[in-house]
Amino acid sequence: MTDEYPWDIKAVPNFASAPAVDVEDGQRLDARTFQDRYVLQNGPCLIKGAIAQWPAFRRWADPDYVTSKIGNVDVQASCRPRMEGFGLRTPAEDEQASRMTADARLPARTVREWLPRLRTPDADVLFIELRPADAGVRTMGDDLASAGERFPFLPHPPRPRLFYSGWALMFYKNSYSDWHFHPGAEAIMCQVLGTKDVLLLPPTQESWDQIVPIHRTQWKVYDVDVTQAPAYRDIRPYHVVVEPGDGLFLPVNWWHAVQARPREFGITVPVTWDSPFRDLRQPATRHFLRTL
Ligand SMILES: O=C(O)CCC(=O)C(=O)O
Repeated sequence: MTDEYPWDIKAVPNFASAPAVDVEDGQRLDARTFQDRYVLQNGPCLIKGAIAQWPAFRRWADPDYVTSKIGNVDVQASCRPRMEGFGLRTPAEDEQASRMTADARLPARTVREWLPRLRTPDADVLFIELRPADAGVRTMGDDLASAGERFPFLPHPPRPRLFYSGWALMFYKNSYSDWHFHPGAEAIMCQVLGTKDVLLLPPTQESWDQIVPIHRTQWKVYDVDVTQAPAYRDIRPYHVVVEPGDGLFLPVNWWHAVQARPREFGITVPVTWDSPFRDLRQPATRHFLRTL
């Protein structure tokens, strides 16, 4: 891990004693167990080898293959941590945060041009996100299933109806996604290439009180001024290492922060679907229902 960046997750309080989440074997986990033990209990798990059968897992390490599929797609890359926490601030502040996020984007280039830069093991921060609706990207989805099934334990995740696109492609180097949760959606963060460290916090009132005031006053939840946010000292996140081939189940409303291993090119595919789970005791659920 790195200490070159101000968002190094090793600096998060209590990182050294962070507990682990449940671990399942992606080829053995069955649909019923996944649903009953994790989705309906709103609990995370690391699924080893969840995407081991995807053609993407075999093919996308080859830049020539990726270039042959989406080399001509134009996309902007972000060169700073992803600004998160939208909807937690005032509308005017969110608009300013959106502008700052847009300003942190580099001019558009083709994927063919980005790939050599992404694969160069230097300290630049690069993050590219492509969605199936982006021109020329949808065919990459053919590589995200095996025998017509997305996962053995979740063959056909229902298409999300609200804000999410079902799947996306993230190409990155030295990236960091700040603390956020997915309102109304379940997600499996799949590592096609590269390893990521993920911190997780449950969707309790305590987590809300520890994180949300920092989003509101400091706008980012790294390099935190703890004199202004003393509750942050008490956060006790889970720590998960997600390796190539793994999927991390991120249940609705669970806070997470995601850091790439330094100087490593990676590809992440988040798979999302509408959550069947609503718990009004969770502040994130109440927040989500208010913003609908
Ligand atoms: O990998 C990242 O940086 C962001 C991934 C993420 O937060 C997600 O899949 O929900």
